[in-house]
Amino acid sequence: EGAYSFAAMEARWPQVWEDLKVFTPADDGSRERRYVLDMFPYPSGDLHMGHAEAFAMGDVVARYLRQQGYDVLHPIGWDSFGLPAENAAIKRNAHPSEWTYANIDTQAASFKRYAISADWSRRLHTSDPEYYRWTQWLFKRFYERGLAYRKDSPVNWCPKDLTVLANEQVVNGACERCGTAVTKKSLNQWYFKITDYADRLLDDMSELQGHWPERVLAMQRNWIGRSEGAHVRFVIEASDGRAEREVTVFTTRPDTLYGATFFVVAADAHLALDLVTPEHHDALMAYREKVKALSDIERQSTEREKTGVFTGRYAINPLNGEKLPVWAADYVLADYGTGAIMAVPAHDQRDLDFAKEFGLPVRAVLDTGEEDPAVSGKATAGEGTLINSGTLDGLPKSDAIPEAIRILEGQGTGEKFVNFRLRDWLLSRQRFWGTPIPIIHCAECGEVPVPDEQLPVTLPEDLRGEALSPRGTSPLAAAAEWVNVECPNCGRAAQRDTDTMDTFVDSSWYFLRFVSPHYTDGPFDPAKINDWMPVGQYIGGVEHAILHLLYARFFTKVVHDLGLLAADEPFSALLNQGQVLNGGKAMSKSLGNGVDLGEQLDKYGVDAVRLTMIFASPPEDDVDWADVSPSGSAKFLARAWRLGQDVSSAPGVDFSTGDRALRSVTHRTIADAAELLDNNKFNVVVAKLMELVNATRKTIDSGAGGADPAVREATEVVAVILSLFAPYTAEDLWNVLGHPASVANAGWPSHDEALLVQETITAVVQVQGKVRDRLEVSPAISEDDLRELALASENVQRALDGRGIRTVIVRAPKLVNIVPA
Ligand code: ANZ
Ligand code: ZN
Repeated sequence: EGAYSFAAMEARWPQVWEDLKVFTPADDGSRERRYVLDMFPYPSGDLHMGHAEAFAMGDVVARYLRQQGYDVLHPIGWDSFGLPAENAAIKRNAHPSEWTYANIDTQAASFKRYAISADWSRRLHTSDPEYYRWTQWLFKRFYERGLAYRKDSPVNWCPKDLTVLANEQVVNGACERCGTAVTKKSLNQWYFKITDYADRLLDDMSELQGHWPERVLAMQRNWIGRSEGAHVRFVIEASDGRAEREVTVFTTRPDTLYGATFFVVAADAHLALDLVTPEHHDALMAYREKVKALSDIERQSTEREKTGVFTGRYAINPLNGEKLPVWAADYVLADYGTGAIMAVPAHDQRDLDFAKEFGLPVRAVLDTGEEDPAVSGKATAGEGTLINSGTLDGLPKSDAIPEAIRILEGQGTGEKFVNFRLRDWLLSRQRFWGTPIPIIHCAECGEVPVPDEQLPVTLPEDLRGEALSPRGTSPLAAAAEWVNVECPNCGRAAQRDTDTMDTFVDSSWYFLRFVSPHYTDGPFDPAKINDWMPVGQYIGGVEHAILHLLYARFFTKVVHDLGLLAADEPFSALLNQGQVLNGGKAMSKSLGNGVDLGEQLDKYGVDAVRLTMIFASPPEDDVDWADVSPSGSAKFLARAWRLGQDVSSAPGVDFSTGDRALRSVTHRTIADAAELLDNNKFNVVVAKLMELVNATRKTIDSGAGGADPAVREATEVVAVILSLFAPYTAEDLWNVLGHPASVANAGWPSHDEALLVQETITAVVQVQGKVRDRLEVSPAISEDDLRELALASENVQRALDGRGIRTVIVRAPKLVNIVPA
């Protein structure tokens, strides 16, 4: 059959697989279903090493479950809206779709070469009108439930991309995409009310425990940020022409109310303008200008010197009637809690720093046994007993908190409150290449949703190049013909909403569309959706720990609440693959350490690259391409493949007569591999497979050679297990062994428990120096057991012929010498 040639295999098998529809699920209920999904790619350029790793992992899972007899849904599609396409279009005076679909074609060809076992008939692109029609349809359902709404608010604004960013897209105060420092701007924007789901998003994580990486759950928990405390209402005294009013604060420490010595509102909140007296107005305005430039992180940093301005007003402490000066400062955030706090410098370090800066009083109300914070400069935040606190005196902190809440509730000045860090999801974007928001604005009727039967609202095709340049308003606003429509309600002249949706909206439900991607009566076929959902194994990078995964969970819960889906969590299990590094560092243009996937594939072949990705480390760990050996993988694959050349028994031969030792290794490998695969220990499976290949080669080179049925058995097992990692080599090997395609459907071999028991060894039994019997015994047999076995042998008894025994010399496990009397 000649030499191992990956190029020949890569040329031969894809067409066969496609013709046989090997990877299209039967979807008929004949077998138990499993849904395996890799986070779908963004079409920027060709596939890179990161894709190669993640998709190799996902493919192992999909191929393994198929071998185990499941009907496996393993689809592929593209997350194809987004800024890079738009920026490329501006540069090249093109339409974003040209760049997008050209890249998708390139990636699709690479995925096919990479032999991803995907059902290509379900391919989807979120930028196709037949997809985003249903994104719009879902938006409308959210809108009808009050889960999509518009409000004016200060938003994160990237001055370079001229677009709004979600909180999640601001990293250390900078635009996640371009690194420019993010500023605030007040705009009328669309939001999804994800905060309505904060409790459920948090509580339902208990279902995911043990099936999702703990660090992802921790990041989500922290992002949702549940804080238990109280709302407390302070009356703000009338002053300088300003009326009396109430301001509510959120505090986790109502027990410290007697220690409040001043009151702070977020300087950038509208509340600050409402409160400030004319005398202090100019100072506040000047201060607000400075605050605008700061990120939330900078504002909350404990390192920074505290700044702020007095508003000229006083708040009345509802528990003791004290007058507290109201300040405006940047360390209080406008969009957390209520945007106002009672400051307790003795027990909160930021308040203490502020008090020292502005000479405000410090009063300890909790005796923690530590030095007085007013002296030490260190706020005491731990456990203690209440002091200086009226009726609360003497209570431990844990009792004082509920007691303070009880008093507030009795007076009607406060109540228990649970606050969340999670904000509503800002979804509108002033960019072109996204899903248009299906709303029409009418002077008479207000917001009017586009009727379902008029969906999709498609993007205009004539906007391209320069016309897409960011200018702070959506480029869609310039498409007069597109914008100006009749109001669906009253028929008068009206305008389309010109914002498009954050692309995270598109990716929040694509896993539902894959179940029935060509369905035309809804986002998915209601008769099919519960057959497949939830996704049994989701695979992707940890960079999506918050954004995408939280949004997808939110969408799934809403779709569940709409009565369209039984599941209320999208992904039962999650696997985060590590990164592919080079020289210990992430690959980057600036470091010049990028490795080109195409070059690696050309040099070593697809299978060797895939196998290297899997073998390098446990799936969650990083792979350093500088430390691995794709050429070593290629050598191993050739070695495995050559076994097939040497098998000389026919398919279907009875394995039971084969070499016992090799059979034992084979069956042990089957059993171990299944258990390892069930636990995502893919790299160890490869190591086991290498041992099996070595053992098989050893048997071929000795004894009965390639004719031994155990050699065929072992080689067939090699082919089946190898098919998870190196599909071309495995298919070719399977073919050489005389089996029809495809090895992907061979079925997981069953192992024989009896063959797992330890291999036996032959013990020789002599009587008076003459060999009388041979016994198959365990290598670990004890002297006593072996003596007993030897004496029980019929041949030995016959040789003794009734004589007594003088001595028995036992050398376990190999020899017994019996000396008759
Ligand atoms: C009085 C107090 C006394 C507080 C004390 C803490 C310790 P978490 O746990 O993160 O929810 N706070 C409330 N709203 C704020 C805002 N918009 N910007 C900055 N800080 C704000 O934090 C809740 C605590 O953070 C609240 O409890 C409040 O200070 C402050 F010994 O109230 B505390
Ligand atoms: Zn109207």
